[in-house]
Amino acid sequence: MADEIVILTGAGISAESGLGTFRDVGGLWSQYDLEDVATPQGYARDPDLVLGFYNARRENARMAAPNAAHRAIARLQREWPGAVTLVTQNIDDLHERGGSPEVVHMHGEIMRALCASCGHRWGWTGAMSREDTCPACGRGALVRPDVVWFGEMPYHLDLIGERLERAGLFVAIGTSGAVYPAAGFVAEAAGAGVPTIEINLERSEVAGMFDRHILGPASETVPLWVE
Ligand code: BJW
Repeated sequence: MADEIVILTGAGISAESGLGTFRDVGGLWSQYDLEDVATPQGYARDPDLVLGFYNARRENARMAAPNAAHRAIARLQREWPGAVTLVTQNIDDLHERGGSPEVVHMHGEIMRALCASCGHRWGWTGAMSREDTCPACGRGALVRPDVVWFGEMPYHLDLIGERLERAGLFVAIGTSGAVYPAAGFVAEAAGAGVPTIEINLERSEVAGMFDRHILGPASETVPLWVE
């Protein structure tokens, strides 16, 4: 095994748990305009639409169960303590519930709330409404899901950069490579001479950036790769 591995996961790893992806046929971005539901401007225009979108997805995530791919990554992390950095773009908690000891959520977490006024963050598992107030500053109308929308800065980029610099292998699982900065990680790794593997249902549009491809449903391919 390489000294250290960075694994980047995307919506494809949770697809077989029943959670929709974004850009596949029938995906979330074919049902919603991303400008309306995944930008700060969309939230300012119509908070009820955005809160409803995330309330439904929070409920779906709560009802979903981790699949064999989540569990296989957790096994790898436990077998090689400290050597596997798991970075996910997913806002669901299926990696945690699949047993992963450490998960870097670069696009935030749907089970958490963020106060847009004071920056306080806290756990949130139920529906969210415009009437909710922040427990830290007491303000209302500014409570939102703690997720990263377009135009906002993803979380933990310094930590991810450090782990990418140290990595001996970079693996992307179930992500289309359409959204930056995550889409740029493979180029960073390749530029440093680090081997790269794409594990996906099919070759993504950025497949040419990777050295190796493992194609098929994540619940089958990831456990096989881990073994
Ligand atoms: C399977 C499978 C199975 C299916 N098994 N596989 C150039 C450089 C840098 C930035 C930009 C740039 N150009 C534009 C930007 C800005 C923008 C961006 O990237 N835009 C693109 C559209 C080009 N990026 C941003 O705004 C980011 N912030 C930023 O750059 O900040 C910089 C900054 C600087 C200074 C000031 C301020 C800011 C933020 C991006 C936030 C993304 N947010 C979302 C929604 C929020 C969370 C949520 O609601 O869930 O995050 S968008 C959405 O896309 C979500 C995802 O995490 C993200 C990635 O999607 P993912 O996971 O790849 O899913 P899909 O559906 O695309 O792909 C699924 C894949 O799975 C497919 O390949 C399938 O084949 C596969 N699959 N079933 C295996 N069973």
